[in-house]
Amino acid sequence: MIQSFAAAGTAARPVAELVLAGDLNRPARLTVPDLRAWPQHAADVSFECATSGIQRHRFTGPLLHDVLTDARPGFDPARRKDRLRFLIAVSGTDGHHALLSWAEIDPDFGRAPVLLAVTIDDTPLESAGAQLVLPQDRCGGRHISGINAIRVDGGYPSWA
Ligand SMILES: Nc1nc2c(c(=O)[nH]1)N[C@H]1C(S)=C(S)[C@@H](COP(=O)(O)O)O[C@H]1N2
Ligand SMILES: [Mo]
Repeated sequence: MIQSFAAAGTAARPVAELVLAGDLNRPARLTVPDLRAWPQHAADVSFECATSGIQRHRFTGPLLHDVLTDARPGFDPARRKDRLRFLIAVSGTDGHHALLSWAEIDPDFGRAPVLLAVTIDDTPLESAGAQLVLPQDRCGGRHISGINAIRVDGGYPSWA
């Protein structure tokens, strides 16, 4: 995990950081405090886990779409079809990872209100790292905690 040490108060404590990389014009490294700069949304979600059963949590944080749009993905925003080849790969510090399609979270297509949560059940995620929240998912597998990297991948144009 990439960690920086924030000198908040007297005790410096580790702050998790995530890397936004890939086909982006403005790649970035973002801490949980950074993620509080975008409009915050809340989601009450329940999901099923094969091993621990039904889980219910309340999450708050920015929309993944807002954060990634500000990183300026390498497509022409005015051309809807240009976005359809983009993938979003999300990884946790433990190596768990999953893919979303750009279209899944795009307001012109799937419009899924996916969050990069900065709190879970009112507990801040400053040191644990942001968590992916997919209110549309029935199962918990993609609710990746401790996110350390999000990679946007435009693949190759179909005519290449
Ligand atoms: N980083 C990371 N996130 C993860 C997982 C994991 O193994 N690593 N497991 C997923 C699975 S399978 C489920 S069901 C939920 C578990 O959520 P819970 O901890 O609230 O039970 O987290 C998801 N997020
Ligand atoms: Mo699970």
